[in-house]
Amino acid sequence: MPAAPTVNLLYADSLRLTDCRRCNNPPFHKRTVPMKKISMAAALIGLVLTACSGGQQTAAESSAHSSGQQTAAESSAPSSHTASDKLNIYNWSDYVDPATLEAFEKNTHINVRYDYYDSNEALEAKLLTGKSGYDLVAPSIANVGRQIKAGAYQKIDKSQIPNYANIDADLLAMMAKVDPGNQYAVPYFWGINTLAINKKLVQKALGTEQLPENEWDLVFNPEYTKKLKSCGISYFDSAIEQIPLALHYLGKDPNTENPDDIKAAVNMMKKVRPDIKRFTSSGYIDDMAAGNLCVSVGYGGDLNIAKTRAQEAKNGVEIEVLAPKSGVGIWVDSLMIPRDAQNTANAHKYINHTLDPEVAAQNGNFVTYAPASRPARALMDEKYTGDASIFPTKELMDKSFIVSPKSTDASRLSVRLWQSLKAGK
Ligand code: SPD
Repeated sequence: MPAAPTVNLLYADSLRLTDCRRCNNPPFHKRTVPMKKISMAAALIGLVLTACSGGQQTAAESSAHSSGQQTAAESSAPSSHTASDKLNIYNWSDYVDPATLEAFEKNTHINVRYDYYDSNEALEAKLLTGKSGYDLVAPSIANVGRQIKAGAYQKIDKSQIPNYANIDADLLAMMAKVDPGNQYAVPYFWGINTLAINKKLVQKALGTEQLPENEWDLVFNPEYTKKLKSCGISYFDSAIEQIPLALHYLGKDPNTENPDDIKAAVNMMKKVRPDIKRFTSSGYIDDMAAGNLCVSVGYGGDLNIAKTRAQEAKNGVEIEVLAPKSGVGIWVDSLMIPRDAQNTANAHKYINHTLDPEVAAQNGNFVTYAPASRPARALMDEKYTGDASIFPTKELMDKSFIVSPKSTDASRLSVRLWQSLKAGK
């Protein structure tokens, strides 16, 4: 067993010490390494083209997955452990259809413990102690490279994942920018950071049905926020999700490491801080569905879950998930095996399960995100595959940005400024 990584926690001073408390998934049982800023534009363009063209290229067809790379990954396969009937998963809240977990347990006789979080900061805090206690986690693309460099993960063994060939090759190309050779991270879902509105409450607060030309004005422009304050605006409870959106709104590089630009973005949000009711990265689902918020910045799929819950509750709340013309933040979440994982064979079985087209489609319909398993998309409900907040259009992607890795200095500055913003200082 390799030694546990010894890494200081980048986000230690901004952590929520407990995991997400408002999630609705049923419970089953010394220094961070700076990363160079990387360009992912080419990968983004590729993802758009296949996402929108209905192309069927998968990993198996991609030259990025030559037999040479496959062999290299397999030759450094994780150490095997005694066969066990356990699997410990730590994943985002609202990110799996519990029925697919039950089917996995039934078919494999593996008992799954499934815990969840709602921010990359919470995951990183647990992971980088080197004693996560989990066999599978799901960090976002912005965190993957830094965590790999910190020694937080085992390599995956692709020979144990026959469904690996189903993965969208463009997602793998995107992930290869932070995980060269796709040795550690197996894409799970991808999606956008966007915003949603309660149509009736927003119309009432603004006095018109007409939304601003730039929909982000609803949460960043005081002219709008002062009116919407009465019905409730929420931001992400996460600097790494919220600040890039503010930078993009200001016309700056969303992934900048320039301290002045980061300060400008936070200062802009300070002007509307009194109008922000909540900072939440998962609680907005229930609050939007219940009509307790009228505008939320959130993950596209989660906002669609709020919409579905309101529809199911028949409570008169009508939610529209927006796909702002000026662009959104894009991310990919990947399944990864922590360094201290004890049930790695089962982790591989579960990864393979998630890439099965039927399972991925079932999960996709439930969580309303775009699955990495490309053939799953044709099996998903068309009301989701045709929704730009779940499967972004080319026009939207062209205006959008990938939430990318930041240096330690930029991350620390962002976290410090974010804390003062939240505190209203
Ligand atoms: N409920 C699942 C939310 C998944 C969000 N992934 C977020 C990635 C953000 N960078």
